[in-house]
Amino acid sequence: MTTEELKSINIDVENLGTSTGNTWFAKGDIIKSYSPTNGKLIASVKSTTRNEYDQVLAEAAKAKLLWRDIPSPKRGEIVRQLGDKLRELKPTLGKLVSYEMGKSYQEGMGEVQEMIDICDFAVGLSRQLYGNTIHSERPGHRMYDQYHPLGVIGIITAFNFPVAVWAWNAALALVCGNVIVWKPSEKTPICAVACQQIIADILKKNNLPEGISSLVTGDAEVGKWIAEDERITLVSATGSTRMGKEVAKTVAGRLGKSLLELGGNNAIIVTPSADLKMTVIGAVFGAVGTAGQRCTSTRRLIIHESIYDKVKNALVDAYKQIKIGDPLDTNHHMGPLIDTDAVHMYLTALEEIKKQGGEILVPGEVLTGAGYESGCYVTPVIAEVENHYDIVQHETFAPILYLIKYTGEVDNAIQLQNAVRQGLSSAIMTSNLRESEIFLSQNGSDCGIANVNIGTSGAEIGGAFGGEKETGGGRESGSDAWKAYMRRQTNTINYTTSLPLAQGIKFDL
Ligand code: UN1
Repeated sequence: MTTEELKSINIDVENLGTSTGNTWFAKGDIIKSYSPTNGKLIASVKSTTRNEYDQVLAEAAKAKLLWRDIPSPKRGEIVRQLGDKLRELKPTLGKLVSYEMGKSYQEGMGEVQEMIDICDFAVGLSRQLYGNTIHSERPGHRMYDQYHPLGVIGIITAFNFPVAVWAWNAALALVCGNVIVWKPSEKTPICAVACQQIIADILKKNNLPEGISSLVTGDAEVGKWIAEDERITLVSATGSTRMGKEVAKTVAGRLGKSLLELGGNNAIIVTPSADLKMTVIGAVFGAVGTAGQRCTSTRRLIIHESIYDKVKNALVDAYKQIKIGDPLDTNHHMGPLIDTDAVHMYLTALEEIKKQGGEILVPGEVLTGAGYESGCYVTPVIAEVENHYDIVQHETFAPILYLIKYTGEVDNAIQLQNAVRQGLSSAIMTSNLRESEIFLSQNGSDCGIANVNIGTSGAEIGGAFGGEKETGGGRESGSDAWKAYMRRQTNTINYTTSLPLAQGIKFDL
């Protein structure tokens, strides 16, 4: 993908980086974005200076006063236009996602579809920001609760979903009446510039203030400005648990709100009655999709001893079919890792697996030669391990699948699946109703997402997305996740001529 191709959809990325609406600032240091697919420079952006950051925040502060006064369904209309534009640009933006991030073209298109889906969801939601009516204990009183915008929302996103996670946050935050300031990963800034240009054009066409949607770029320092900034009411951060702990501490230190969507360590429990074909497809897509760099990627398979060898052999066979290469070539199942740092982490993990007593069943290697010049292509790995190994307890963002054996009842498998610090996604493969109900019960999976006969990744936008424990507790996307983007106000109205107190308290003068 070339800069010319981007220009053909009116996306001009060279040397941009910080923007409020269509106004671009470009004083900061250069960030070069190289494609992990071929190692070539895609374009450069300029990182945000502190001065530019403050200008962005000043515009956001002005824009929030106007935006929050626009009726919610009218704000929904702007998000509808965003969804329409994304429909039009889906193949090109999907290609850019694939080229800059390295996921397959199919998955790049899927990511843009996720943006479109959340826009549609948010448009409907813009007429459904419901509060409750409440029966007052006092006569002649009416009570209800209602939701108001929070103000300025900071959105910090990771490289692995360079456009969809922004859209989840942006679409909801906007219909809820907030203005947004986005700091994308410095590994995928071009995707971010593209999205900013799309939304900025829509704002301009509708004569809306630029500060409704802004972009700041740079490293963790810029993230820190957002976390510390009292002008930002909510910080929604997606990324590693290590990053999330820093953001949480800083935002809590000023009693701000945070919404955290952090690491996972997702398992599929494979029971004796599991459908083998479904299990293999679900596990392989979960483990090698996005080259194992989804927060929902399948990391562990907890397999009953009675079918262990059968599942293991089927997986080893399936891994032989996986074609690795340029993700824009649709014959390939798996593209590269994001960069050579990620390759280094993958190699370190493989060493650790061996050191800690694991057995590698499908070995890992860094691919070299024609088509693999970027040095970011690796082969997917299967290893036999025990759940308590330190390496298994950590999320390695790479295509490494751990096989773990369980014996006896499903409760033993659930115990293993819960015995990690993360709690994002989980799944069980079973035809046994009793097992699936136990898995979904309060004694079952402790994760934010628990699926039956589906893998761990590929959640739909309609459900609330996020997880427990070290995953951070936040919920984004569907269901009532929108409530995190608004402040709740309880209103009690007395339409009598006396002033009775609640709890029956008497106070007369
Ligand atoms: C992420 O990995 O940060 O459920 C998001 C999924 C996608 C979203 C993943 N819909 O795999």
